[in-house]
Amino acid sequence: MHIAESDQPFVEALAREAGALLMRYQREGFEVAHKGAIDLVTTADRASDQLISRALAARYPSHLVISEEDAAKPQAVDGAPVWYVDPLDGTTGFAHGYPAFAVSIGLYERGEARLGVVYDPTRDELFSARLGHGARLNGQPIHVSRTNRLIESLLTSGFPYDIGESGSNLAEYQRLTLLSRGVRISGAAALDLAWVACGRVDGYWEPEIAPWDGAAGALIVREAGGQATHYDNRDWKPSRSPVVASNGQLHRLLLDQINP
Ligand code: LIP
Repeated sequence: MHIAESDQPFVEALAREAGALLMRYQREGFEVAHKGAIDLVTTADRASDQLISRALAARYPSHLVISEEDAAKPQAVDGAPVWYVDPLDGTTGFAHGYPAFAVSIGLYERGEARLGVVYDPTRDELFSARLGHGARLNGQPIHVSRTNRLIESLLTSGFPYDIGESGSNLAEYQRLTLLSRGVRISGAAALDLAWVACGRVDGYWEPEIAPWDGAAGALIVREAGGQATHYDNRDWKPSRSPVVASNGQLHRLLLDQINP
């Protein structure tokens, strides 16, 4: 089954509904539990997960839904299209009231990205892309930046939750901070990717993201004219793996600094 034009508005509306739910939790309060030493999960993550997973399972009963909080616990179906859902990307920021979090929903068929939607409810910004049809922000076409010099670029990055043990990314962060106009940390990979796509930042890298963190954003970046790859420059596919995304012009320069 190929994704149809009518599926895109359905998924966009679902992401908006989940985003509205997250904002309600922000206003009215939520509970926080620990998944790891600093890896949190809130009642808002779980409620958003249930909303999205149930809606997808009802409309696409033969598809597989892989979600960060795993509400639906689906049976794997060989060769079935796969939805990757992050019901609340940027949970740490959300738990602190820091306004950088998003809902991310991506669809893959036979390993290829078909549809990606990232919704940022604090800014009411909906990023959306369908394979071969370009990327949009609130319905308007978007494009990556044209910056081709690192020293003129604004970058984003992120750190794994176990950074205390691995120290991972500190050297790259230092190098690229000195070579660019600065490196921001949003704490939400889906937003980092969406912001590369709309040219707000010129590049983004992170040593490990989860499949649901990048599934939608990687397609949005590519459909906006940019690149999203692993550190070895192969196209990024949903997996627990490193990611580097850029406007294309800076891609090689970023890879060279990340893999010196
Ligand atoms: C988070 C990412 C963030 C990254 C964290 C984590 P969560 O996702 O989006 O950018 O640095 O390691 O994966 O846990 O908030 O959905």
